[in-house]
Amino acid sequence: MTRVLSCIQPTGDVHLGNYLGALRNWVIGQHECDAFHGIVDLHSLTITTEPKVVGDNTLRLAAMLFAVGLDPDAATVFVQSQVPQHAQLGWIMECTVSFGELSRMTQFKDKSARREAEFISAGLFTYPALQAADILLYDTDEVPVGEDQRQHIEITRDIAERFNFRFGDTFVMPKAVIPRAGARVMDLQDPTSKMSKSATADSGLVYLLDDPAAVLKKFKRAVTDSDNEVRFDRAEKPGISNLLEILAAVTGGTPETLATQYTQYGPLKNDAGEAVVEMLTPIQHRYHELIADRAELARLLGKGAEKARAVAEATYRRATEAIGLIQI
Ligand code: ATP
Ligand code: LTN
Repeated sequence: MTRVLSCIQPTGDVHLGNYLGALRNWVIGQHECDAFHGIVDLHSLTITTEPKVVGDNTLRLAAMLFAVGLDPDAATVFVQSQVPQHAQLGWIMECTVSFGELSRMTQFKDKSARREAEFISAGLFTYPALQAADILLYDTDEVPVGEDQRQHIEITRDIAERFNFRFGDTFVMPKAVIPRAGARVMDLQDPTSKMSKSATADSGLVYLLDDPAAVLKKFKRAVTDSDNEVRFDRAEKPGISNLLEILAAVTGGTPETLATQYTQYGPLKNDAGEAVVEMLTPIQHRYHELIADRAELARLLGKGAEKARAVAEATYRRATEAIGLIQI
């Protein structure tokens, strides 16, 4: 069965875009492939400066992943720092990638430029080496990623190839896949930009943990145009099209057919809001149960850590044996 790895950083709360565009597909995919889902807390240390924050975010994200339907008996859901081989193989990867290669990573250039007046950790620079370790440790066949991560998968392949050339065939060559088309959810206040946790205002973002009143209000205030015609047309009518796409993604219809059922904006906004509330209610219910039951959460994450460690340990051993580090 194809081994697929997706990783997510525990930064910020999960929003409707993350769910409709990614998490929901993970839930479906867990029965179709050998799915590994890592919460990559060590990656978020590149920008962490306060105690406890990463741990709290990690638990919240884990509870959310189980609440949306990831099943620890089907998929392997683990926390990166619970599997020590990530950091261990990460060092070996750093020694297998060059300074020049890391210097060409556009994500590092963008992120370090944005943090100009702030502390720029060396980890921000060596981040792709740790990401390569994440991927190669699990003999990953496929990594579903967005366009922004393509370069990191390419460098992982370069590192694997170099390692295999130097020390003998050790790592499986992973490939980037663009995930099955999920909905692309746009910001409700700025429907030409995607809904993103790095948006400046929260009013256009629907978080999975927003209460029903907040969700309905955000939909009611969604930015639309003034010509009062309900039609699916991303270019001319981005606001209305976004509402139709969300409603379609949640109820299972198509945006084009849904458009024919409305003559006014108000009822569309209302129906989209209510459909989202109805979808979120059971997720929130499970989330609140889990986040209040740390023992259960620990048990579920323990299961994932155990499965992840078994695979990671074997790969790490293969790598150190290939290099010829002593084994005792
Ligand atoms: P950032 O704004 O920091 O990039 P983000 O909110 O866009 O964060 P990521 O952590 O980059 O979220 O993405 C997690 C997953 O959610 C990815 O698979 C990404 O493709 C998906 N995703 C994020 N935003 C959307 C969106 N608006 N519509 C559909 N999918 C999305
Ligand atoms: N760099 C990725 C997160 C990430 C990742 C990975 C994704 C870390 N390790 C391994 C896929 C496979 C990001 O910033 N979204």
